[in-house]
Amino acid sequence: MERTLILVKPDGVKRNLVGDVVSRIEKKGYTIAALKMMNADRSLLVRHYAEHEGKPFFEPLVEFMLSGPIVAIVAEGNRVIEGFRKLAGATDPTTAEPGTIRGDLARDQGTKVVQNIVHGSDSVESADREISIFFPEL
Ligand code: DAT
Ligand code: MG
Repeated sequence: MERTLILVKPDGVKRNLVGDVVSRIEKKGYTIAALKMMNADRSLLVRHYAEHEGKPFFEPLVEFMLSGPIVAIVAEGNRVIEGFRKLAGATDPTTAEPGTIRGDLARDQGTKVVQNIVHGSDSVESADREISIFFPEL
C-alpha cells in the first residue's frame, strides 16, 4: 500500500490545528499508520529539505521548522501521495484553493519562508526517503 510522510509544521501545532489536519486525512479515507509529536533537530531537517539547500528560503525554512514541536504522520492508502498534496493545496497559502488545508487555514505572513501548516511528500521516492528520516523504526 502506498504511504506518504506528512508533517504538521510548528505553525499548525501552535495554532492547535493538529486535529483538523488529522481529521481531513481520515475523512478523506486514508489510514494513519504512524504519528508522533517531536522536536526536530537541524541535521534531520537538513536531510529532509536537502533538495532546497542553497535556495534563499532554505535557512529561514530550517529555523522555522526548529521553532517548535512538529507532528510527523505516515498516512497510507491507494494514491495517498497525490491525494494528500491535493488536500494540502498549493505551496503559497494566499493562492491555495479554499477547501484545502493551506487555502482554509493559512495566509502569507510576510516572513522569509512561507508558513503553510503542512508538508506532504511529492513522489514515491521522496516518501520512502522522508519516512525513513522521521520513522527509522518503521
Ligand atoms: P511544498 O511544501 O509545497 O512541497 P516546496 O517543497 O517547494 O513546497 O518548499 C518547501 C517549503 O519551503 C514550502 O512548503 C514553503 C517554503 N517555500 C517554498 N518556496 C518558497 C519561496 N519561494 N519563498 C519562501 N518560502 C518558500
Ligand atoms: Mg516539497
